[in-house]
Amino acid sequence: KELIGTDNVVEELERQKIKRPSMYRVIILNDDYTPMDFVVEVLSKFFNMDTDQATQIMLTIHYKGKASCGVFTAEVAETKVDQVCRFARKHEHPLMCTMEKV
Ligand code: TYC
Repeated sequence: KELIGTDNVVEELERQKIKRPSMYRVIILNDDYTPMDFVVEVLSKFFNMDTDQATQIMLTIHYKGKASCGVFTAEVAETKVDQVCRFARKHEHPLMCTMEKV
């Protein structure tokens, strides 16, 4: 019987081109105009945070300039950035959201 050692597994994953997906941090940035309540709403709505968590992240952004809202695959991160930007623009707030490779 074939012994499956770590080297063989690694080789087989490579042969099958099985890779972990690249991961991206979604970042929200501070600005002087977006209301705090609106940022808490965004964090609750799009990042499934409860009010306490959302308030904590909002305050981190407010005092430190930015914070991570979570780490996602490229497609999910792109969707979150798009949702936040559209929602902010719809409500005429300058809130900025971006992503960066982890
Ligand atoms: N700095 C904003 C204010 O004082 C609040 C704010 C927090 C804005 C987080 C954006 O991502 C942000 N109203």
